[in-house]
Amino acid sequence: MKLYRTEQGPIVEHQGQFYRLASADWNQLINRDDLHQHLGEETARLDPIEGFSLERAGLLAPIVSQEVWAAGVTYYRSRTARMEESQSAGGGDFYERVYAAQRPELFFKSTAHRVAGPGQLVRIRRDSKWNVPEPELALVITSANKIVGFTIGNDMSSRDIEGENPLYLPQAKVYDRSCALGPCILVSDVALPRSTEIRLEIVRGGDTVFDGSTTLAAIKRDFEELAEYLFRDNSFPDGCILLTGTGIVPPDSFTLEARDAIHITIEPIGTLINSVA
Ligand code: DO4
Ligand code: MG
Repeated sequence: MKLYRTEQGPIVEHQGQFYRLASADWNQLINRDDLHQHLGEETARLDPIEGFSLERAGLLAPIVSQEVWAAGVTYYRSRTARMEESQSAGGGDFYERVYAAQRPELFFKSTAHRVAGPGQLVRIRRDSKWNVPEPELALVITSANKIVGFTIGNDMSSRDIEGENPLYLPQAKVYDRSCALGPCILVSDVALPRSTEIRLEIVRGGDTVFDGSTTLAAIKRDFEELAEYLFRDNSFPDGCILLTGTGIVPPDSFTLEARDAIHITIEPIGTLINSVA
């Protein structure tokens, strides 16, 4: 079942039909531990909407009051890219250590007002010259620390800033429109298969300038364990969203440019598309 946040309120897609939920409160809805069962009951009770179009409904980012957090260096590819970019600053060793350590790297990524929804613009910060999107599976977690769904996240990153000094990580990661989420929440009681593919395509002036993919099998961490660390002595009254790290890093010669279109696909969630402002 897919749950969309739209200008018309929450919409559920189930077996090819769309349903408008009676409850319009997004925070309460996605904080339900029984979300999958609840949406099943609602769609059984409601009539499908005739002639519904997602485009006309006005898709919004699937977030209202939740914080977005992110896990880092969960894939070997991320470890290696970061060791290389921070080598001259003496930071290389940290990434090997955090990749191998029991405690994961978890960092604050975004508040809702900094998040771009489907089709909206993401940004490159003015004082950076080397920027990449990070395509990541995002977990939707309730205040009781239950993973109730999955969405797609883009953890936009300024590689020159984080490479200059690992202590600059918050500046490389957190700025207006540095995060994108959507297009929906895949609400599921079961884990996604390890064969699930994450694909990143970057299109410039009609040409694909980068195309890469990975699968969830390449991630080193267990999602429940990441969530357990995040919730240690940390409360999330409306639940939260946790990006699970990137396994796709374009070559060092690549940097994003204005008007690049970033396509991130994770089936069965869908494709999140954002252009760079
Ligand atoms: O440690 C820096 C950030 C890592 C990250 O965002 C990732 O691996 O996805
Ligand atoms: Mg990341």
